[in-house]
Amino acid sequence: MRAAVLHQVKQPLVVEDVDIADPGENEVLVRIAASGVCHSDLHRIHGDFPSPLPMVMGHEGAGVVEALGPGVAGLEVGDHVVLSIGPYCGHCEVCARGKTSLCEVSAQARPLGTLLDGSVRLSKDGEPRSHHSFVSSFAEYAVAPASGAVPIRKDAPLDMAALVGCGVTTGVAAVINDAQVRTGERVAVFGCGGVGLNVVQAAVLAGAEQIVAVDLLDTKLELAGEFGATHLVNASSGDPVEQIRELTRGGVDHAFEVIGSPEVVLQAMRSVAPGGHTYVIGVLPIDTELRLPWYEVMGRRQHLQMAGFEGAQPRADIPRVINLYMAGKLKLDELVSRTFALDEVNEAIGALERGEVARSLVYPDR
Ligand code: PAD
Ligand code: ZN
Repeated sequence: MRAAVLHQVKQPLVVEDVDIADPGENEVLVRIAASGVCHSDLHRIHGDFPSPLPMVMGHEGAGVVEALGPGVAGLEVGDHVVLSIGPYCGHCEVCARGKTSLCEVSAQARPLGTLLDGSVRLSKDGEPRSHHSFVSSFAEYAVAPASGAVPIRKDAPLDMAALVGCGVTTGVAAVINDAQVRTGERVAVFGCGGVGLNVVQAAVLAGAEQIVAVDLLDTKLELAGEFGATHLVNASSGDPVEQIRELTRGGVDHAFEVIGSPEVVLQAMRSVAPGGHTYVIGVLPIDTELRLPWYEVMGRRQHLQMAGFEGAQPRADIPRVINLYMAGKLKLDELVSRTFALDEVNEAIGALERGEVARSLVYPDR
């Protein structure tokens, strides 16, 4: 099959023939319909955190189940599935405590680029190719753990469903599950890309009174307005913290960092009202050490926590997000600025790097 492979950091992906093995125990083979391009792909390409290379890239995909490995229950050939970046073993200590999204086996396998059993199904000329977050969707097919193949209704378009595999669910889960934003609260969203826009629209669903969108690009701010932000702040003109405090009468209840910048984490914390919360969704460079002005940001009983996909229960939340889209309550089509064929994947990556797109979709069958 054809797949887009990262051989070296800071180099273009190579679209090449890759061998894919049959699904193993509790695994499925999925024909990929489409794949979103997320900033977490860029972090790996830029080398912001180490990846086992060569790796088949892409981690936001959906498709159709083509074959079942031994032992798979609850899925059938022909099912439409969203591939989740958070599969789980169901047996480790953490799973046993009900926190399957933090599964230890999954957490150990992800940085190694393997599936849950510690081995890979991808190779070329007998040399292994690693999996990106159990998904590797810049490809015609993927073998994924069955616990990460979440069945969805068949009337939902599979390309839009792909977006729910990472970015959409991340933004929605951060607001609804992690922050539990309540009606009338004030929210700030730093970074209005493919994930941040979903934080904005989830805050609308939650009934936030004020939603302040912050970005460096007016094009992204315009989109944030269309997704329901009530105030738009361009961080390149003046201190966004002062503007947020003024707009929200003293600060927000919840600030979301959706960029991956240590400086912006501090801006987010400084824009929060006493007792408020800051959530870091952005992936910070792996060796980041945060310096907090202790009294200013923490002396007022503020909270700092990680948020994102791991706050989701994929088997419940992915179908829920799809239902909200199908009911017209969540925008997905509007997230997609451009579409590309698999051969054009490096153009898609360049467009995201240059800030030209909110999300783009890559179609392996074009
Ligand atoms: P994106 O590139 O689509 O959006 C980032 C946005 O931030 C862009 O609109 C930029 O213009 C804007 N921006 C950059 N610098 C600044 C700044 N200093 N001030 C204000 N705005 C700025 O990325 P994305 O939405 O795909 O991903 C955002 C982050 O979230 C990224 O770090 C990604 O790796 C992470 C992520 N985390 C999870 C998770 O589960 N935690 C899941 C998916 C993505
Ligand atoms: Zn992602």
